[in-house]
Amino acid sequence: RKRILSGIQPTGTPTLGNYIGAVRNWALLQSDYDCLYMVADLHSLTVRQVPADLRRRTRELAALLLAVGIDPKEHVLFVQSHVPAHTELAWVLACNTQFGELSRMTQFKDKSAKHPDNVNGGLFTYPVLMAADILIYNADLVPVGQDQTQHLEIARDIAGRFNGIYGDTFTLPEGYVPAAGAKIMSLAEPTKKMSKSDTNINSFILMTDDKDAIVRKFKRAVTDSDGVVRFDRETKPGVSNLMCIYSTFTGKSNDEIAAEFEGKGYGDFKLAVAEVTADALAPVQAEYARILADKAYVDEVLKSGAERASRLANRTVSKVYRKVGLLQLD
Ligand code: AQP
Repeated sequence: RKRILSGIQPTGTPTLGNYIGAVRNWALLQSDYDCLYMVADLHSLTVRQVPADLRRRTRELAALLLAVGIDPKEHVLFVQSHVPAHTELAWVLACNTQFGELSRMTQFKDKSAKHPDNVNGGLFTYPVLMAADILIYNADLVPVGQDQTQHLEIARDIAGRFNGIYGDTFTLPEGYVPAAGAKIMSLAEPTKKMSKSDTNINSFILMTDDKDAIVRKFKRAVTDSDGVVRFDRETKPGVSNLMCIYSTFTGKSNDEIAAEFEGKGYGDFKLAVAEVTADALAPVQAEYARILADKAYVDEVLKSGAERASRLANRTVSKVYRKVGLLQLD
């Protein structure tokens, strides 16, 4: 079976964007692929974190991934920093990546503009660590949101170049962008993507939001003055985003949704979007509460995940060290 690697950062409680664009699909992919899913705590250090919060969120995120249905027996769920081989490989790859390549990354430009007081080296070399995350397991497929395709491209470039110089070592990974809901937008500024670290709490729905909060936030969602439920990303980004969410949970097409709400106001539509979202999240939330209460179980899963991931990852690092000429003792 083909192998999948994907990760999510513990930078906040996951949003509906993370759910629709990423983790919901992770659960579905388990029947067709061998999956490795990672809580990317090292990546989250590129933005300053409160240590106690980061620790708590890391365990919570693992519990949430279990709650959406990640099966830790059949697949591997682990925390990035628990597998030191990622950073070991990242160093070798960094020495094989050009400054110019990294300078072209749009996420670096965006994030450094967002945090001008903390434009650190990790933010700049983030794509190298991400390449290491993927290449270390020889992942065939990497499910990512649209925002990550440039990083996947650089991972392929790094792998191809390394293979060219040192001989066949890495699998060239393919991106896997889900067809629907690839990018869920902010409810407050629908031309921006929904982000868990957004400072405006009305911009996102959290996976842990209760029904009242979900209804309240959708009611406030920015739309337009046109009053017609119709899909047009350019001129009606707010309504189109809500249609995308509604479509995800109901399986209805944009035309069907437009017909359903013809002659009705945005109020009715927003309430319907809130209903289907709350219904979809409710079982995950119940499971999350149950799993999180059993801290020992979550930690046991992560311990076993780290061991299994390390076995695979260490093999790649040994091979790479040997190929680049680092002395290895018997
Ligand atoms: N709005 C979104 N719509 C669809 N997919 C999304 N993803 C993130 N936001 C959306 C996908 O979720 C996965 C995990 O993302 P991440 O935690 O690694 O970081 P991110 O992409 O930077 O997500 P956030 O929520 O915006 O986090 P912060 O606020 O910390 O930057 C990825 O596959 C991503 O594509």
